[in-house]
Amino acid sequence: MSVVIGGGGVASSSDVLPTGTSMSTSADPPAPAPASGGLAEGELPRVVPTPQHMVGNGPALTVRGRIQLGVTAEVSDPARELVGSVLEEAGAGRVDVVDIDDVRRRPGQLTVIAGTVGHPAVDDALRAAGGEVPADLPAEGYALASKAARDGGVVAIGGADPDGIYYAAQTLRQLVAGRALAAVSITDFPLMQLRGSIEGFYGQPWSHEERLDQLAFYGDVKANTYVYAPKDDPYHRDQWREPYPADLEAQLGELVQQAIDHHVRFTFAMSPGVSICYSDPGDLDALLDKLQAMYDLGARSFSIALDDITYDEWNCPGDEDAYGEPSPGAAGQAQVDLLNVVKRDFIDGREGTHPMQFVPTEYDNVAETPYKRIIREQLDESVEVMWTGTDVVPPSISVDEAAEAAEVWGRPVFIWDNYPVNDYWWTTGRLLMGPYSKREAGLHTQVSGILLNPMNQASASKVALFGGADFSWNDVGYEPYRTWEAAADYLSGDDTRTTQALLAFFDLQHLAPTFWGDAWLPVAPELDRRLERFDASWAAGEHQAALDELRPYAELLAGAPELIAAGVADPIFHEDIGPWMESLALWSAALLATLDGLQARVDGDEDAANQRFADAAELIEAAGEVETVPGKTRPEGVVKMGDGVLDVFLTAAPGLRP
Ligand code: GDL
Repeated sequence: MSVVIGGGGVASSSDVLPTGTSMSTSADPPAPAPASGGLAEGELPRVVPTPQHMVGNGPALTVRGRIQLGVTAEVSDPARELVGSVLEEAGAGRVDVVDIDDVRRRPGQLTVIAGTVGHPAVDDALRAAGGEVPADLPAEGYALASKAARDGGVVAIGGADPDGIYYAAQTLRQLVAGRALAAVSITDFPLMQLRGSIEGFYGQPWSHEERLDQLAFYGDVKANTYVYAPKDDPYHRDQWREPYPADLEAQLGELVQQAIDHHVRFTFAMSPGVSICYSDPGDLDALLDKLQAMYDLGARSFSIALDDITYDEWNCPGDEDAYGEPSPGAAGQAQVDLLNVVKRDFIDGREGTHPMQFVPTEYDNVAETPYKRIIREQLDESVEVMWTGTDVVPPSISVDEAAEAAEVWGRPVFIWDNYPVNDYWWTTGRLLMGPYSKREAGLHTQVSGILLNPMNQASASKVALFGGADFSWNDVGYEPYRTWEAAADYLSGDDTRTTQALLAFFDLQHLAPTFWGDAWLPVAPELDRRLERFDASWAAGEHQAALDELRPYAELLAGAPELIAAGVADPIFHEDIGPWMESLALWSAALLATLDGLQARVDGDEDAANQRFADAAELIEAAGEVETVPGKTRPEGVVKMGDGVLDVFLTAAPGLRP
């Protein structure tokens, strides 16, 4: 039965969302400030990930009073709750959730419909809201249309599947501006099938709370995959045969559920390569038992990670008997035999499993080798093979390189992107908070997906993860700096001053080094530009103008720690950036002291100038003593802050370059 539009009957309420019930996750931004709210006439809201097609659909909708939300069975509880909370945030007094067939339009009231495309009531609602009914929507895709009307207006959500409906709800969340809901027509779907993160770094693994928070965040940015592969979890790698103790197993079960609640695939990875005896049936059993334990907890995605192991020696004499002298080709054969058995005996025989994933030992190049040939020719074609690009931490990833990788692995590759991971020497003292970039548009034609390997600092990684989620959803429409700003807005809950403070801080943590130390993202480009302008004006004799122009930015940096402390709701973020905020306070005070000193010199007060330069020197010395949190990141050391730009300027400033 289709929806009665304009029927006027009273809905039988099967589920009521009371006003004020918060259904947002801890990773949700706080409600945007209502202020005057709304979008300017004709202005489209910013939605991240960037939708494939979005057009305006007339004046914004007013949301108030009692609203019916008609749903089909495919609408997951989280999707229904999210739509409800969004409507409440937009001004609904009450949301009555009813079966889609029981919707009766009340004059003057907004009607909201959610379900799968193809259901007649959903399709009717999409048309009534001036939207499209897409013919062949890819998995996870959705159509969303919202239209104001004098008799109440309609919001229609049609997903390809439950994930698509949930993603439409995530888009709806971003259509709210103040007390209004933007009128739009959107058809959207991901260009890459697998999007998200792989907790695959060395050093202190994320805490349970950090993981719970991350999984909620992935839902917000339409990332569908989280791979659990922390190198320093002993049960993942060094003691992979041992089952998880009961308390840790219970936590893993909670993570699986949290992932399900946010439409994320919790992917359990095992890394047995450090000690496995491929020819020992006991080792195969140990592996399968552990995978089974995770299946019993609800996990449906699995990965075998054989990175960072040697293939120059076997772990047991039996492997030499079975596969001959150790060699890359022999290792490839032993691995492929194992993987195909796990795929056949475990993945295939269990309901609901997703294609198995594999991290090969040769993951960072596209060279044709005996190892890759065996895997290409013999590994079951359904297995996803991960690849980090043309290096462990490549300066960029191009479509051509990915095409070569696809060729050499015999399938589209699955990118393990070693950004923003900060577990290698060149990242000492750094957070990697630049925009996710240098990945070429069009990669979706050659890869099945991208997962980012994040930092030990989980919430600080959200800046990059936000970009990665956007890029992997729509690499063609991706704009790195636009999404970077959107990430700052996400963290600040759309508070403009906090966003500016965050971006100024991110600029000082913009540098990204390759594994060999080359900067593929430069240090502090914005500050560098401003200091260069200062130097040029000063050299031209325009001293006062130079000082006047730079001072507001120096003040922004000096005020940033306080603004960020007050304006970002995410407690994990604050914990992550603690030492960096301490360092920023000192460096920015040194910058201000230096500008004061230069000002005093312009004013002819050389004593005052020298005093402020001495203050700056002391502050710089103090900043040199701020260190990373012991035990948190693998390389520990002094916190860096726009190094090579800010320190260079400050040291040169008293005499200003000759
Ligand atoms: C690696 C490791 C990864 C580590 C990263 C950066 C892969 C497949 N493995 O080689 O665990 O975090 O380098 O140090 O990338």
